[in-house]
Amino acid sequence: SDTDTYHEHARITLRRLMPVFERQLSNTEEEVRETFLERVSTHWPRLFSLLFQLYGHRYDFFYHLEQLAIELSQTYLERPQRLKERDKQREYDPTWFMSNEIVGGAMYVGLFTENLQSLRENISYFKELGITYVHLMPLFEEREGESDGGYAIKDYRSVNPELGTLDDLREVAQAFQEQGILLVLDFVFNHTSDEHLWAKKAQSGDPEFQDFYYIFPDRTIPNQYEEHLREIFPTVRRGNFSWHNGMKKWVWTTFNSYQWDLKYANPSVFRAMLGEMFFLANVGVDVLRLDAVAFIWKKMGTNCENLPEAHLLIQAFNAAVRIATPGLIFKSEAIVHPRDVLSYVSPEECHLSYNPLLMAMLWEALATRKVHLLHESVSRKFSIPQNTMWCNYLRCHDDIGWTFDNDDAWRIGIDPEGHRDFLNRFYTGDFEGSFARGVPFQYNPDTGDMRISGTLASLAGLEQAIDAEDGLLQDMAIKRIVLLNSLIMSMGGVPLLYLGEEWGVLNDYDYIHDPRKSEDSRWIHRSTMRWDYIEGLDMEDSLQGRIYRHIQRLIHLRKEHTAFFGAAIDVFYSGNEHVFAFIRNNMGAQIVVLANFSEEPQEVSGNVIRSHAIGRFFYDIFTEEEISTAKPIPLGPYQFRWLERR
Ligand code: OTU
Repeated sequence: SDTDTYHEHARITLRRLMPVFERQLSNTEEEVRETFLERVSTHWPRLFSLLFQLYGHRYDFFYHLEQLAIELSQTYLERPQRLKERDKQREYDPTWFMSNEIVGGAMYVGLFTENLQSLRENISYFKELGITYVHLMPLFEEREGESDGGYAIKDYRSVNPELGTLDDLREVAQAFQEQGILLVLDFVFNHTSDEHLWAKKAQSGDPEFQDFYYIFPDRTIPNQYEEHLREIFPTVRRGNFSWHNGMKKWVWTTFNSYQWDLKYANPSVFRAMLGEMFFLANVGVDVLRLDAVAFIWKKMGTNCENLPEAHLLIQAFNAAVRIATPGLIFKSEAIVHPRDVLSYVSPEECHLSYNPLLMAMLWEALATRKVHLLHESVSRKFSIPQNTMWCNYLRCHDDIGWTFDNDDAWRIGIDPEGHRDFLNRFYTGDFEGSFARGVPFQYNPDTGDMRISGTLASLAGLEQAIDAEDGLLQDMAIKRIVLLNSLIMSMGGVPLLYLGEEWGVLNDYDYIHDPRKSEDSRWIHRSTMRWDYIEGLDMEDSLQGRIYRHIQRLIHLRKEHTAFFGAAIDVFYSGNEHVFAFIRNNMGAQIVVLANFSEEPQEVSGNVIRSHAIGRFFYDIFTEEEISTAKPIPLGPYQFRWLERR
């Protein structure tokens, strides 16, 4: 079989490469060497077999393996001692990232604070709120002019000078480690900016670097590819290729025209990007967010998304990490069909994944006040492999796309296209009775596709309620915000706040005055942290203070209850179409979650609870009420309950 062949080839190449590994490690202590060689012998067969499938046909395959052996050894040797120790701890506990004590927050360093140095002073803010996982949005040196919020990188090994230096970043990493906060950074590996050194060399005509990208002399091949491609940023430029005037050639650019897709069919690109990844790993990153995973492999005649080779490639990065920097894990950013989202999640590929389906379905339930589609989607698409985790979020720096499975919708009598249209209208306020203040993102006039920008609070009705100066509407909006947060705090997975949410940041319409941002409506939800609002927030009775205190409380309760460990949940039908219900079970601890998505009071029959959960007497850990299943369980407007067995 193929596996046997790969295994045999792997054994032989490893024997041939052993002298290379040994030479690299010749000056180290025996224990250090043994740890590494043991990892090599455990993970080499897998790494080899993945690379063999991708590059085994190349005349220079063995050369690349030999270089890889050197690079793995060097990375391990250069790895700081504190990170080596952490690697070992994590190898002993492969569930380390599944703890209910992990709660995430994402932010742009330059918008949240001033720079990386001042960020260290914000650690106390994270601690107070309860954040233990911090995703710093791209902070590397970016191209001049537009830079897609940092996703158009000029150099992966230097920090944007406005934010500080590499040493500042290392100090942040160390300070986080000392304070028990995980550091998460992006690995933007689908593309570099047109100002990256490799792209510059390609522009100057160097064939070696032209082979790092997809570059074509005319439209013949681009046209053939385009027959099957989606458009991701259609308002930026139609199609997927951009004309480069200097080279007089076409370049594959899935996103903005200045973001050049890397050509992983070339093994030099894999090795070069692995080098950049290892560099970040040794700075002290705990989790790398793999940006735009769906697009990293192209094949003529396909839509060039989620191809089997994309998985082989990420698994190869993963296997290399297990050898040289094993404390590091990946988070997949695949905002695609739910089936494809799942395909990236495994301990051999990405341990963590964004959960765009849950995100979209929570907003869907909030708009419809019904939980059918949420329930159907979660029942069918939530379960993931052992020792992997969702990242559950409500908003992030990107848009909301309605990526549910059409079949799940049809099954419960919902026309998916009509429903997406309704959701887009609802969330842009173009629907009778809508409370939302979102704006369109990437409207495609040909397909009618559209996504939504806006902050959590503005989408949940707070902006409208503030403008109406209506206290009751404001209360409702806050209830919606708390309800949504109660779900990401209790569903299986790591909850991920997009910071600013915790005090109800509203849309910021100023971006349209900045020519670097005006074409991209996502800037409406990328605003500056208002520290002046934050002072004393946990005491104040302002709208912000109320939101903050609720979210802080949810976080603290989550951390106290081991029932919230891991990703497994047990969804059940509450018998009430407005109430979403599930159970968390872990090591004898059990919490039943009920969530009312309507602004009317609802109830759930005690029998339904009794038939799914163990016990008759419960305690609502949020409201601190005793609840008996002898009577129907009442839920106020948008109320949720976290019921612990008594
Ligand atoms: C990612 O998102 C980033 O999150 C965006 O901020 C970047 O602009 C983009 O990549 C390019 O680096 O299109 O609207 O999964 O939906 O990867 C967001 C498919 C995006 C894409 C996703 C992409």
